Amino acid sequence: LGQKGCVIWITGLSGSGKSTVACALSRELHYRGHHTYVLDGDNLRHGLNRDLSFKAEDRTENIRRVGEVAKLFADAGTICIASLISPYRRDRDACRALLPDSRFIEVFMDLPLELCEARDPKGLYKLARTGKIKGFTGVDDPYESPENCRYVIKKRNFKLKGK
Ligand code: GGZ
Repeated sequence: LGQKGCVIWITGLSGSGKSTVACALSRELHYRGHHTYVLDGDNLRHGLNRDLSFKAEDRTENIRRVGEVAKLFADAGTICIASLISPYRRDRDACRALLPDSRFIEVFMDLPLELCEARDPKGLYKLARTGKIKGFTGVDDPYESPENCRYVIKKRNFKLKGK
């Protein structure tokens, strides 16, 4: 896995724990002697993708760019962990198509919206519910779950604060 490099693509709603899992996975793989690099959607939107909004075509362009960058890392022999909402199936599939199947591993954070919303780590769902953010994924913008995804992280792996 490590020698050739690959992409681990983590998809899921805002607040589903993508960044946390990406970070933990990176640390663990690094500890085992692999080169890793995390591409996090929220971070990239401050630099490489700061010209992009959250409308559908900009999300598509966001995913396309990150897919290409992730492929470059993988080609350089790195395990590249990409964590982005990546709400559209066709955009994720386009990223997968850049690499042989065995070198693109999709991971689905399968948490119900209610749980992500209850966690609301940045208070964004609250802003979306009160109309202060428009087009928020899961509230008034779509999320297309992966079908037949081999790696699924489910709700039981998470705890609500204080429970
Ligand atoms: C979804 C939004 C939005 C809207 C701001 N919809 O939980 P976060 O805060 O830290 O991560 C989310 C991040 C999503 O960026 P991505 O590049 O992963 O999105 S996509 O793959 O759909 O292009 C969230 C924040 O940006 N955020 N506005 N309207 N998430």
